[in-house]
Order: sequence, then structure tokens, then C-alpha cells
Amino acid sequence: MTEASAQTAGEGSGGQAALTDGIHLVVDALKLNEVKTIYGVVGIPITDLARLAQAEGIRFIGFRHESNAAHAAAAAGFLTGKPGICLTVSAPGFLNGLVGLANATTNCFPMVQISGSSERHIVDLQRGDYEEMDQLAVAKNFAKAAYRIHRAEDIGRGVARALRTAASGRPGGVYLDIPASVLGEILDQDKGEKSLWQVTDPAPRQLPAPEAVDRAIDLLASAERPLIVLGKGAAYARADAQLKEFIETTGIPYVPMSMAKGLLPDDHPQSAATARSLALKRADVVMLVGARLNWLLSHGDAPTWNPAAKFIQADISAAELDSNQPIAAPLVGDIASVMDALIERGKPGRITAPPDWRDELNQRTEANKAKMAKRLDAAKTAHPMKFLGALQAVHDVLAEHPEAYVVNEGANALDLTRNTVGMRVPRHRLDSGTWGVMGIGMGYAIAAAVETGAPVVAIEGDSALGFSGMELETISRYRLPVTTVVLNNSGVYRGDDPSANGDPAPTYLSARHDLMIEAFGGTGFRAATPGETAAALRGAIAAGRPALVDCVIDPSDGTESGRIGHLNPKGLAGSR
Ligand code: OXT
Ligand code: ADP
Ligand code: MG
Repeated sequence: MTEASAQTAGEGSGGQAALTDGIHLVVDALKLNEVKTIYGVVGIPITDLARLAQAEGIRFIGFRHESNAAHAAAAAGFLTGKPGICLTVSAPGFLNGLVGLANATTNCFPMVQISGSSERHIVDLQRGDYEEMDQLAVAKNFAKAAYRIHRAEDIGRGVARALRTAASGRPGGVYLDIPASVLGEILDQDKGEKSLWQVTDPAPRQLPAPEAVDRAIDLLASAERPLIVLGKGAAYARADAQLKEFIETTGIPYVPMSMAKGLLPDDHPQSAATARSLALKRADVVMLVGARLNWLLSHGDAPTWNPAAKFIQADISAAELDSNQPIAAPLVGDIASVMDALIERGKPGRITAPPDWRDELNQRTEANKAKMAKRLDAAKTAHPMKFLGALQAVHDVLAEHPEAYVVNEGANALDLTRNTVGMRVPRHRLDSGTWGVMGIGMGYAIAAAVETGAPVVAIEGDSALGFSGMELETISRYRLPVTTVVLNNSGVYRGDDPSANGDPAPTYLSARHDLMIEAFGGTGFRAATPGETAAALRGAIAAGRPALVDCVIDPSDGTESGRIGHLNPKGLAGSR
């Protein structure tokens, strides 16, 4: 029970039973379930809830906009394996949070958005309440599940149900609606206390069937060109040791999806990240581990893939299988259990990747590395600075800080960072993910800093930063060790598009981001060369305080939509 509970609610004077209320019960339920942090924005009807949570030892991180708070909760879920909590006010605040909730669900990150809401009897007759909205009905479309609590005595049940649903099976975002009247409802403290419970084993293991494991092993053993694709589900599963053992003992090459980078170090000899196209096109048996055959993997279709390829898919969600291609060997279970079973039943040496396949990939890797080395070399001295000039400097500094978390969004800023800034530690890269969404930057960075205490470097396109840039104030207010590196090419994709009518071109942007953070008390740097970029970033990480490095990038550097320009419609207007 919260200490404040009995006091605030008026401890039984005159022989009366001690009382509690909805707000105290929410805080008590969260504490009982070991929630350490709430990300949110206060207002009617949840301000006292935030105050009480803080007084009771739960950290409350107050944001400037709810979508950033929700993104932070989602990232906290990914980083800790426990649902992150986001707290929002009714209607508009609730809606602002929904982008983060939906993005969490899309990316399979566990989080719970708790929102206050207006009075049911007014909302449901549409009598025009303050911030009136049928939030539950709206949230259902964007969440893994959505629940509403109607009685204070159900708060413990509602919180437990939300936490369980978010964490178990395929993780996702859960919405929990608590009307103001329930938050203010007073009830007997003893009854309230007894109504709460702690969720036992929130994400139980799910073991694959032995025959399914044998089927997958037989298929891999028969392959001439086997390939493993590691996705962010594999990173989330925290099966790092098993994945390493399986990959290294079988010798199978692997391609990491962007947020699986670092599960094994990027310079691992079996990584085919630098021979990606060839690996996908030539593999004859592909084992997907926590990765979906969605747009990021061209839906498993030719010509990106070998049309004769056979797929094995390890995933906790059986409904994911056969969503795009026939899955010849389904491995339904949690990835830690799946990998344990593959290692156990794959002994002794049932699977060995043919060496000529690895040689073929290595040749392509060497060729691609040589090409990249040339581009990096040319960028070193280019003036104005190119993306690759700045990024090489970032790479060099981050190589000194493997403990640092990298957050990354943009188009060119995303694609070029992914391929130049190496990752060596699992779950240290957070990016735009499944939706390719802009706006995750500062929320993810704040969560990474709050949850881990480690240095965080957010590598942002100048457009990308704009979606959450006001949270530089939040970073500064909480004095978080976050350095934001802006690859500022003055626009969306590039900054040299001509204008058609004298207004700025639709893609053009103009900002001195270094001055923005100065306004909030952080330290701003402006870097025009790779040397200045490295010096500023090195100093900022060492200082461990809020900082921003605005890298002045050649406005003509950058291609339309980065590496995914082919997704733009091909109509008469065309794109660059
Ligand atoms: O094998 P081959 O030979 O093919 O070679 C490959 C690798 O083997 C090789 N490689 C290497 N070689 C040598 N060395 C190294 N280290 C190495 N690493 C790799 O290189 C090639 C390419 O490898 P890659 O990248 O792995 O392979 P590929 O084929 O590209 O992979 C395919 C994908 C799809 C998996 C990959 O491209 C990917 O993950 N892409 C993600 C793309 C994405 O999500 N983009 C973001 C969305 S774009 C757009 O939507 C934007 N918007 C609209 C908007 C959004 N998104 N959201 C909201 C809320 N509102 C609006 C906006 C507004 S982006 C954007 C802002 C953009 O402007 P900014 O200023 O922010 O950014 P700038 O562009 O910087 O200006
Ligand atoms: P990526 O974008 O990296 O390819 P996706 O987000 O597309 O990754 O896929 C992640 C997959 O991982 C989802 O299908 C999800 O069901 C699955 N997943 C998440 N956590 C686990 C887990 N612990 N065990 C097994 N599968 C998981
Ligand atoms: Mg840009």
C-alpha cells in the first residue's frame, strides 16, 4: 500500500475503516508489479496520479508531447523486456499517445498506455463532456488489446490484465482506460489492498515440439546454401548466447535486420550483412529467427529471393507463418526455447554449412567493403561535409564506446548510419523499425538513457529530429546523457530542391539545431568537418550531459527516400 494512501484518504478516525481511492490503487498496483518508471504528460484527470507515483518512488518522466512519451514507453519495453508505461490525459492527449501505442504493437514491443478519460454517462450520450471521446472504441484499432476499468475494485485486475497481455506471446501495446470517476472513487482500504495482485511469470516460455525442431534441422542439414535472418524478435528474446552458439557451431551465414545488429558483432566472420543481396538471392534454405517476411524482406518474393528457397520460421506467433510464403518448417515458440532445442537436437554436428557457400559470400563482402572504403575515403576530405564524412567520425568515436546506445531515424541518415556505424552489443540499436516511422528519436533516446544510465547517441536526419525535437528540453531538464547528432542537409532527403512558386520547396528545411538545445540549457556544437564532428561527439559523451552536434551536410547529398525510393509511386509526376 502507498504510505500516503491511508493518510490522504483519512485514516479511520472515530473507529471508521481506513480508506483508499482509485489513484492510490493504480499506484499500488504498478508498484506491486515492479513498475519503476512512467513516461507521460500530466493534466486532468491524471496529475495527482503522476504526483503520487513520484512520491511513492516510481520515476515520472514528464514529456512535452504524448507521442514521444509513448515511444519512450515502447522503447523501455524493448530494452527491459517488461511493458513500458505511458500515462496520458483524455481525448487529445490519449490520441497523441496512440501513434506510439500503434508503433509499439507493429514492432512487437510491450507497453501499456494508461489514459484518464471523461465521464461515461456523459460521453456515451454525447452530451459534450470536457475532452469527450469513446477512447476504448478508438484504441481497439491500434492496440494488441484494449480494456476499460469501471470500478476501483477492478484496478488491480485491469493493471494485471494489461501487463500480462502486453508481455506474453507476441509482445505489443495495450490500452488501459480509467475514467476520472474511477480514479476518484473511494473505497475501503482493506478491500482495495486485497483486490491487487502481482502477475506471475508474465511471459511464460513456449517450447517448440521436438518433431518441429527435427524437421527444421533436417532441412538445414540438406541445404547447399543455408542462411539465417536475425530479426528484432531475436534481439528481444535475449537468447544471445544460444544464437551465437548455434550460428558458430553450424557455420551458417546470417543477415541481421537493423535492430538485430549487435546480436553478434557486425564484423563477425559469418555476417553476410555486407553481401545482403547475394545472400538473399542465392540462399536455398532460409531460417527466419524473430524476423517477418514483410516489406523489409521484399515479402520473400523473387527476384530479391531465390524462388526455390525453402523457409524455416522461428516465431512466437503461429499466425505469422505463411503470411507471405509457404513455411516448410514452422518453429513456434519463444526464441530462447527454440534455440535451446535446436542446439540440443542438432548435436553432434548434424548441420554444417558448406564452405564454398561461405567463400562465395565472403568474396562479395570483400568487394562491397572495398567499394565502401573508397566512398568513405572520398568523403573524408569532401567540403561541404558529406553524410559519410560525418558518419565515419561518429563510427570512430562510437567504436570507443560499445556501451553506448544508438538511436537512428531519417532516410539517408537512417540507411547510411545503419551501414557505417558498427554495432557490437545486443539491443543497442533502436531505429524507425517496421513502419519506417519518423518521430521515435527523442522518445527512444530518453528511454534508453533512463532505463540503462548508459550514454545514448541519437543520429537524426534534420527532418526526423523535428518530429520530437521539443523533447530536447526533456533531455535537458532531466540531465540525461544523450547526445543528438543531426545530419543536417537542410531538408527531407536533400536540401537543394528548386522551388516552384517562390515558397520554399516541399522538401526544404532550415534550422540551427545547436541553438535549440542551448535554449534549454544543453550544449550545442556546430560541426562542418569530420574532425569537428568527432571532437564534439567525443567531448559530449565524456561530459555525460545533454548535447547536440549539428553537422552541416552538403544539401545536395542524399537521395529521394534513401534506399527505398522504389516505393514512391511511378505516376506522371515521377520523383527524382
Ligand atoms: O548486397 P548489396 O550489394 O546489395 O549491398 C548492400 C549491402 O550488402 C551493402 N553493405 C555494406 N557494404 C560495405 N560495408 C558495409 N558496412 C555495408 N553494409 C551494407 O550495402 C548495400 C545496402 O545494404 P542494406 O542497406 O543492408 O540493404 P538494402 O537493400 O537497403 O536493405 C533493404 C531494407 C529495406 C531492409 C533497408 O533499406 C532498410 O532497412 N530500410 C529502411 C528504410 C526506412 O525505413 N526509411 C525511413 C522512411 S523514409 C520516408 O518515409 C520518410 N519520411 C516520411 C514520413 C515518415 N516516415 N514518418 C512520418 C511519421 N511522417 C513522414 C520523412 C519525413 S524519411 C523522412 C525524413 C527524411 O529526411 P531527414 O532529414 O530526416 O533524412 P535525410 O534523408 O538524411 O535528409
Ligand atoms: P525485423 O523488423 O527485425 O525483421 P520483425 O519486427 O518484423 O523484426 O519481427 C519480429 C518477430 O519476432 C515477430 O513476428 C514476433 O512475433 C517475433 N517475436 C517477438 N518476440 C519473440 C520471442 N520472444 N520469441 C519468438 N518470437 C518473437
Ligand atoms: Mg535531411
